[in-house]
Amino acid sequence: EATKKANGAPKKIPAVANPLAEKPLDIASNINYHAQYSPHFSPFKFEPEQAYYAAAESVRDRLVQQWNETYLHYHKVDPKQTYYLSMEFLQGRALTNAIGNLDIQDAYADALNKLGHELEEIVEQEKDAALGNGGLGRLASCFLDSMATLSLPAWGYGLRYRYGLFKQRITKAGQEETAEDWLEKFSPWEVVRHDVVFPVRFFGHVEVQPDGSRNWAGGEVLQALAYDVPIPGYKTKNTNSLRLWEAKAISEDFNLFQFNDGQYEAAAQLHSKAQQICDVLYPGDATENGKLLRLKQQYFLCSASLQDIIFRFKERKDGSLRPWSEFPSKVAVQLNDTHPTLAIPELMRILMDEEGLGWDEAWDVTTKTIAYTNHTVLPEALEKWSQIVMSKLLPRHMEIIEEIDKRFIAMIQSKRPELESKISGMRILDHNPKKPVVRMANLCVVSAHTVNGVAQLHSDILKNELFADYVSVWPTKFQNKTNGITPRRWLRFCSPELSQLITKWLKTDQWVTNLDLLTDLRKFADNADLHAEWESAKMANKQRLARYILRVTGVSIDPNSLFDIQVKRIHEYKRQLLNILGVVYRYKKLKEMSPEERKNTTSRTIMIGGKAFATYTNAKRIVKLVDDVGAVVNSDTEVNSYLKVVFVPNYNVSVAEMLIPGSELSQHISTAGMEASGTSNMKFALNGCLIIGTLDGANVEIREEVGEENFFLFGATADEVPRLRQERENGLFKPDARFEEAKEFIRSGAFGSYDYNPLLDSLEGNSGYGRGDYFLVGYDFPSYIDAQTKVDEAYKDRKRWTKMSILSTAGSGKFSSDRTIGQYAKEIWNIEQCIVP
Ligand code: HBZ
Repeated sequence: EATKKANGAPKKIPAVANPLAEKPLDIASNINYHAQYSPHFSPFKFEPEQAYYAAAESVRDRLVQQWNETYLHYHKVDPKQTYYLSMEFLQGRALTNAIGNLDIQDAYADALNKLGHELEEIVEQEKDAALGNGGLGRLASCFLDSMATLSLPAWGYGLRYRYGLFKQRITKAGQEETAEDWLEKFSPWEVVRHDVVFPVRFFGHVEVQPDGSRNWAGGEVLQALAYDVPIPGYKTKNTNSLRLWEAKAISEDFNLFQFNDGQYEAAAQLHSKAQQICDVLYPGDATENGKLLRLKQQYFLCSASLQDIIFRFKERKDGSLRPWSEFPSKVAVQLNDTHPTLAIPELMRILMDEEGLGWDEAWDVTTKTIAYTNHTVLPEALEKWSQIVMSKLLPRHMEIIEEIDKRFIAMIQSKRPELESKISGMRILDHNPKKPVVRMANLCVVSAHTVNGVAQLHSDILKNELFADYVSVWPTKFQNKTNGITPRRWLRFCSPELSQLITKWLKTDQWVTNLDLLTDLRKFADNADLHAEWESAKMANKQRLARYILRVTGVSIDPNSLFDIQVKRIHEYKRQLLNILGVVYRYKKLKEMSPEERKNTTSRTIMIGGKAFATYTNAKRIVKLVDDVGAVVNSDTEVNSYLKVVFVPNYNVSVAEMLIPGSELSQHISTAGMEASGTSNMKFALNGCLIIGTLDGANVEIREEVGEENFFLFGATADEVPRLRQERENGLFKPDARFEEAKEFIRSGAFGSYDYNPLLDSLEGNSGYGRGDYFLVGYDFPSYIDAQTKVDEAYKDRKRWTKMSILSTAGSGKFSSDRTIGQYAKEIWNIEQCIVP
């Protein structure tokens, strides 16, 4: 204690720069070196914040060493490499992950101790890098971790947004958004590469050369500047890069003449235009301006990344040129949804206009290089860009897209004349006279060599419905790659207690990189000693979570109650409304019971968290409803020892790392057929949490793996949904009395005076706000309540519950992103390991 935070000044340990220090004392002096010589803070302050930055910088130095070695090794071996293009990477915090992957956790904890700090407190200082919205962005980050861990030569490419996903505050008015300033001070995890800069053009016109070739000229030219983030693998030297582009104006374009004339804003116009591009993640696209900016972002990512990839392809050891036909044997480009689709016409443009290839040759290279992953079948989420906007911003790309469209139609007409009537739906351009658009998903399907969905059910829906017409044209193009999650972040590091006991019982820690080994836990599923250890590890996580909830919401929750969690973006198809209606029903029943009857119920704490898109009104109403229900229930002394309801504010990666290990039941209750996969379902199951869920997305496969007796199933199946919607529309739906009761209770004002009628009306017929309950909340409500009753019963039998929990973890091996990435590498990318010696 005497050494603890000696006035917040660095302890008297010498400051020595030694990035490879192994011993705690040497690591401490290296941390001290950064505290004293890195020019970010005054050297005499050493509060947790300064300790975090100094520790992070010392870890980064160590990463730089193996990062450089990785780069040189890939350059020497020259293997085929994968480039994962994504508008989003939801990295979260990096410190725990980095020291965990480097396997130097204990030494760092010791070193920080010597400096008067606790590692647990220091890691909390880090801001989440939230350069993503949800599942799609987090998947990209799990993939980067697996690619490095599998020693695969691979890169992530994205944008360096100044502001990531907004911060959410819950007030009396509901959700409020504020900017997430993750770079407010600086990020110790990025290295600017002033030597990696590429020009990116917007607007302008197409010039036709005397030889008939075409060339894009004029317009505005900006610069893309690279920032690299190291991606260490777990217990491998391979350290890959996440390359994030920042937009800059070219300095000569700063108009000194105007500036000296006092026209400061005009002078800096291009600078501020450049800055806008990377200002925020996914700016609202409700306005025409917002749309143009989003398209600019997408093109900026694609153009900079492809120039970089091509530069690397050309950069040969012996300086010789290699034929372009070899490009696909050196480069695999994966498009994370349609957001980076412009990589297709951009690669065509560079190959034809800058490298002089003919159409056929360029098309051959492009289609062999690019693969596309689809993450949604929701029609409103399928990107369509106005042809008018696209022609203005990217005139040459629009020409190329028109040509791809024309050739596609000609190919169908000559080779598959029987599909003539399908062409208007399959082609890329939609010439709807009101609003001609480019259909990005169609462009991807036509151009990519492989198209994949993200869970078996989703991939089946792609083949049988969304892309059915293409399947007969390209029967082998469509694949499934069931999503996965990294077991490092999502078990090994976020739940050290559970990890240690798994390692002890399996007598190996190999499960961290070979998650299938978890099946061996099945052998001990009835073992009383394992049960005791399992329960105490879960309890420790629940207590930690309870302390967190108290700190951020002021609500005190009982670690002996069943912890029931639903966390994900707020969306009507994800049906948080079904959850809260179930809660309302539970509350009403509890109120009606006698005190004696209540004692026989299972105490529950229901936690719901997630962000609503700022302009998504119904999603915001759901947030407000959850919070209002919580306020009433939690202060109702008659029942609040049996039920608590908490809206967990500002759900993000680091909050997930706290919630998931402490969960016992989690809800994945989307309308069947609508959630492409889901990935938090995998994280919960891996952490011994049981799932209540529909047969949707990866739930189907999780249930297969953990065993149907360990999964609380309810609800309509995907193939029943269209018929049920039709019946609903025809007035044939007869709502369950319990459903009506729950809605009526809210309408009666039991949870305050906010007007919930518009929200509840969306569950009614097709009038007024009524949308005919498109998401089938009413239809699934009774089976949901019945499944919840089964949960309550199962929880009363401690032994049974613990066994189910163990079997959940034991059955989660399939959902490692190492398995997913192994399949991408073999079945789509055709790349191999390239281990740094
Ligand atoms: O991708 C999600 C799916 O909803 C989820 O089921 C799946 O598990 C996950 C990974 O495959 N999709 C998203 O997260 N989508 C977005 O975040 C998104 C972002 C920008 C857009 C559209 C969608 O313009």
